Amino acid sequence: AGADAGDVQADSPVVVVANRLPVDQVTDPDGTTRWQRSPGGLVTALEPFVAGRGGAWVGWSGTAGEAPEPFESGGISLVPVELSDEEVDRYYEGMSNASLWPLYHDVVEKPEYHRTWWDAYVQVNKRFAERTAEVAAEGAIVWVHDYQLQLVPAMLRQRRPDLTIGFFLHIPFPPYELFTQLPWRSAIVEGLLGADLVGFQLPSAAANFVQLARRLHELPTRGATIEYDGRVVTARAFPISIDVAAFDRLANSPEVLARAKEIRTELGDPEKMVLGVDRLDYTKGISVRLNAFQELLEDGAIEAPATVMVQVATPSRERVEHYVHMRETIEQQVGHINGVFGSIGGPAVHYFNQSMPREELAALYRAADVMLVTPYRDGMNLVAKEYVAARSDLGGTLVLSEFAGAAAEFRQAFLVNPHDIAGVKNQLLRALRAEPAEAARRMRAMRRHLVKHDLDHWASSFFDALRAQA
Ligand code: ADQ
Repeated sequence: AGADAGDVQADSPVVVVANRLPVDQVTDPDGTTRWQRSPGGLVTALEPFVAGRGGAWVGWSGTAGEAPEPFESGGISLVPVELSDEEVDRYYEGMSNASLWPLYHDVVEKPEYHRTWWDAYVQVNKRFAERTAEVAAEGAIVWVHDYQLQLVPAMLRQRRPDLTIGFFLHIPFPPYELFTQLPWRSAIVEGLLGADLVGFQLPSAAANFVQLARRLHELPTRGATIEYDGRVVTARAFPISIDVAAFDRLANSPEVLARAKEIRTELGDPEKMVLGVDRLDYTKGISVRLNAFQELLEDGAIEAPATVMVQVATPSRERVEHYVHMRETIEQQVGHINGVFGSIGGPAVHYFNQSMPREELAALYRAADVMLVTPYRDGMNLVAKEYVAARSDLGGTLVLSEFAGAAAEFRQAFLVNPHDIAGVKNQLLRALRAEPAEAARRMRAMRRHLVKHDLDHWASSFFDALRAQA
């Protein structure tokens, strides 16, 4: 975090507002419960900016029912916000994950719109804003995160005009033609306009937002700025990243390197290993790559078990209907491929519906010949960045969807349109057959970009831009 974090702290206290607190409640064997820091990178990146001097993190604990009292963790004051069971259903699983999530991802699945969900969304956003207004120090910098909390900036400004407010959207922001489906489109735009700075993963998403302000709200706009309510709101891209140095170190540790070798042995020493790692989500295009892999087997272009695929899919949002259906489809497809192309002790696809430790993921990245990242739409996609960070050996190739935010930075990947199955097959074959020198040239170029654009760079750039607005 270095000098930039110091500067921010010298200025004003920072309050982060996100759906989830950066901790999970765990129960020990003796039945006592305690809080454990979540593995995610976001908290590590933001900690130096938030810790000490009245910094706080406002969020939900992950469990419905009465919220615990605020408590300290790693120098940050954690401020839990309560959600009832019904609010988890309607605000979180409903409005956030069955309306906004599919709408913002190009309606890959059909979004459902329910007024009861919206009412809960408004109510919960209001609670987050109230809690933040209570704990933020005079003149504090507040950074609100993601699609669950888009009304918070305006609700907070109304209560606390002294605050500097930033917002960052981790997922895509759709074009005018899709966004305007939303029955509550004006409320969302007004909610976001409560911020001084609205950050997106891509410049095109920021442009979509500026266009909405102009066309839907008839506000004066100039480049990246919108005039609203006597203020200037800036909309800009801040592509998120990972802690590159930490991942690089992890992937080069003797344990991970030994495990990577062991994985190849356990897979039966295949000539080629193809890898997919995702949260089990319909936006990630897991079926796309299974289809491509299956057709290449059918065509005889590849053979199992000389070429094997490993797909790790973390369970996710298991109470939302779309997800239940998608999981069944994928499991059927894996069963079909193995039924036709597998042998005893030699499946063609190794499928895991499990979450895995970072060390195991790093070993898988290091063991793979081809990483397949084929989302239909993705804000950024950190798996692609983790893979590149893990490959200081300059081995391995990356097949990457044009519709992942990461494609804007990784131009040297084997880029694919996930809707074009022939194109995906073609690029997968090229990636499998790439000469080591070509693979290394591509990987080196991607790593050169990545090391300069790590998670700290992202957080520092956002805070610098936000302070400039104050
Ligand atoms: P996600 O949709 O969750 O994030 P992504 O960016 O790929 O997607 O991050 C997934 C993270 O989960 C990675 O760090 C990965 O290592 C981890 N993970 C995946 N499978 C795992 C497994 N089986 N076990 C353990 N860990 C696993 C949203 C947006 C993205 C955006 C991020 C950050 O949808 O587009 O990049 O936020 O802004």
